[in-house]
Amino acid sequence: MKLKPTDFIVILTGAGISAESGIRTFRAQDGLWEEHRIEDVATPEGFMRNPELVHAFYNQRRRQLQEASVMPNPAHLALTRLEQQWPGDVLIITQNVDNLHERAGSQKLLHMHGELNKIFCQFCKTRLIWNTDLSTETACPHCGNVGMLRPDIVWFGETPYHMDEILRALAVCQLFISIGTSGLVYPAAKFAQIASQAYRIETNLQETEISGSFNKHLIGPAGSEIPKLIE
Ligand code: BJW
Repeated sequence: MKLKPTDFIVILTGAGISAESGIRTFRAQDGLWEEHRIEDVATPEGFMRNPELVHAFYNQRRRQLQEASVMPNPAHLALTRLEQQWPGDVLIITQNVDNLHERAGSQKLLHMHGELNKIFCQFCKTRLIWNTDLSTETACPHCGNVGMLRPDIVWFGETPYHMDEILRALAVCQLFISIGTSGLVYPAAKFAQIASQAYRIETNLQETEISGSFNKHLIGPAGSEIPKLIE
């Protein structure tokens, strides 16, 4: 692979990039879905059935994100250096709802599955930064309605955010790097195929369902593989 300094680099990140920061992935043996049924906590239907359970799930994850030990790791930091030093454009598309890319200093970043530190009022459609616990009793600070707030998270069956911008970037980039995602959730699982004109690198601890869509594989923890790749 020979890159020109003007080349456009698109990076897709998944839960694996934050694993070394102490945030659990979804589908590992000790992953989040081992303790929670996806249908209960990550679908609009689950939220309608039992909003308090869903709020409790996201309150706990919001609190975890604030723990002092949870910090950006060398993979997040290497991507920030890449963005600062690469003469062409660099875009990070993250499936993660944590804030470790922004805490590492990334600027061009799209959260396609929402953000833990944001909530959304289903009545007045206002989006708000939120760092404390949320419940069905919480009134919307904007319109005052009670019971209308929800986590600003894209659940199964909902449309991921920024799709127009993402599809445009995938269609024209020269290098596509996927880091720490199982390739089991769509539409992100199709991004490597969409970026078929680009050189495509996958980094993961193991081969994935979508490994066949990549030109090169870096097998190992993102915290070591990504700094090596970037330097
Ligand atoms: C390491 C590592 C280390 C570990 N270093 N690596 C049938 C066929 C096709 C599609 C569908 C279908 N039925 C339904 C669908 C669509 C559905 C879907 O994909 N379902 C599948 C289960 C089949 N998708 C949707 O509904 C999406 N919406 C949609 O498609 O709308 C239509 C539309 C599309 C396009 C344009 C317009 C409209 C929405 C999906 C929303 C996903 N939401 C979640 C939950 C968020 C809430 C929360 O966080 O609680 O997002 S699901 C969960 O999975 C989360 C993640 O972002 C996402 C991906 O997970 P990820 O990141 O890959 O994590 P893991 O745990 O799976 O993998 C971690 C990987 O890291 C592993 O491979 C490890 O090996 C590796 N790793 N340590 C490097 N140190």
